[in-house]
Amino acid sequence: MTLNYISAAEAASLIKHGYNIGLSGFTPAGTAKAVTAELAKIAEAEHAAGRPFQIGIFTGASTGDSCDGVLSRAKAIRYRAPYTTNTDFRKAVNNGEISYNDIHLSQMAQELRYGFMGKVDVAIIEACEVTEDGKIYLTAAGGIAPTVCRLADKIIVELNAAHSKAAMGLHDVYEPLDPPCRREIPIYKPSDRIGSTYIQVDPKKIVGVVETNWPDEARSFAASDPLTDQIGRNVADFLVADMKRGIIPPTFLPLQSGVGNIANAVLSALGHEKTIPAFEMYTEVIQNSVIGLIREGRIKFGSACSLTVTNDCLQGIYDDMHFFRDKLVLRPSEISNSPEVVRRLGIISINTAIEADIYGNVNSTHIGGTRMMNGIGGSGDFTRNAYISIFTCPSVAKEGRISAIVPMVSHHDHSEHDVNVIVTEQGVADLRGKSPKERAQAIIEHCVHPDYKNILWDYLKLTDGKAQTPHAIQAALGMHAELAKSGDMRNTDWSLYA
Ligand code: 0RQ
Repeated sequence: MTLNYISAAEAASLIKHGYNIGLSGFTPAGTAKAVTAELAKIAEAEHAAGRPFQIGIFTGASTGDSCDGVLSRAKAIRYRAPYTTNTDFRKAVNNGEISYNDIHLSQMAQELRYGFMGKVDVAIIEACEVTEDGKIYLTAAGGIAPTVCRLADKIIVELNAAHSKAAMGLHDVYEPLDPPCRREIPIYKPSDRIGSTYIQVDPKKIVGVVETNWPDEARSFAASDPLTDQIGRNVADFLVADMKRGIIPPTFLPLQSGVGNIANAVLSALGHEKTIPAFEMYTEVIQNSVIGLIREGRIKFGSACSLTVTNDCLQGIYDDMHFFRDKLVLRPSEISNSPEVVRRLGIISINTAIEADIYGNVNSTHIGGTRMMNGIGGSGDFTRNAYISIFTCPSVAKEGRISAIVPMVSHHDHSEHDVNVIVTEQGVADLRGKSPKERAQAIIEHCVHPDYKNILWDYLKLTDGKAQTPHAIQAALGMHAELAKSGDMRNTDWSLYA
């Protein structure tokens, strides 16, 4: 079948008000860009003409400005799932303009297949190659691309020359069957390949191929600083100690690590900790730091959903594909984040918290308990099923006006039953094997900033100290209430609750 080459504007005109679109990509890496950018122009024109124009968006994870940014500014998004990091999208969500369904990333593809979120009308897939017999070769991420290709009525391919054809072969495309026919996902080590290197679709569904040359909208992260370095050092020291006492096997275990400066600092500390042998990653995003450590031989293999790296780093991978070919694999998000595989492989998970409470419950998503930050991402997929689950965060935010450790989290993402270790620049609270009261002692002693230690010890004095999980319920959000009142949790006055 001959492929039909069309412009991005022509492709966007195929998407109607009320449609749901499914996108390739995971983080801005590998996300389709040109058609959604044109779609925002259509939405603006329709709104100017007094007609409604809004769509639903299904993605692997966050996207770049050419999707979540332009479309939320154009007020063109009715519904979206899952994770996002875009500032304008965040504002629209917290203004009540968008219906945002923040689910675990591993669940996105299957919830679409189960029909929980409605029909996928059009899939827009970024590719480095597409063939007339319907083989689509993805670029820098797996995401939910295989599922939306299968479910969508129509497929638009963005053939993006900014991604080298050297990306062909990077992917391992595999979609599990749904219950009651689901079998085990046969991955027994991070480097196992179980699928094909392309998505096979019915070529008749490809309604257009849009040629682009649009680099990934990679986010840059600030350089590490003494605080993130200290958190990284604390994580590395903790893991070395666990290895020395035989809790972690001498061959080490595969790591998952989140996105951002702390994750980069942790990886750098682990990479340079020579008592830890060269290790593997079974993770959702690979950042620049991982690529550097693969080049240095400190990381032996990286299995992920995306290459969330800067564009020069990505080009370096494509240029050196003969070196990286047997050291990297990209998977769909339901495989990279599969709870089954995470538990089987014994992953050490390391994610960032917004706040944690004295009993080990973690808030990853909401500021002040109500306002969405980004979303849960894959942190829950890994935390719940990890061999050791670690959360890191600075002990204070906003120049010390906010303590990251509070009596009770203002929103709940990861429960005390799943969180093994909390690490701040102050130290490490090892919660494994501890009761709630023992956990509170460890967290206040080791993780809390000196400005807040007495405030939290004094909070415990308000409780009866006996219950399984002692709380003074009226005061449990007292530090948050003080922040709302005076702008500084250090002013908390427990006598108001005595
Ligand atoms: O505010 O932006 O105004 O400066 O929150 O905090 O310290 O810059 O941290 O960028 O690493 O993000 C948890 C949000 C951390 C992220 C979170 C304020 C702080 C700052 C951001 P400013 P930092 P990071 C892999 C796994 C969930 C998803 C996940 C995240 C801003 O890591 O989204 O883990 N995680 N995915 O000042 C009020 C507090 C605060 C606070 C920090 N207690 N109260 N504001 N801030 N703590 C990725 C994927 O799933 C793809």
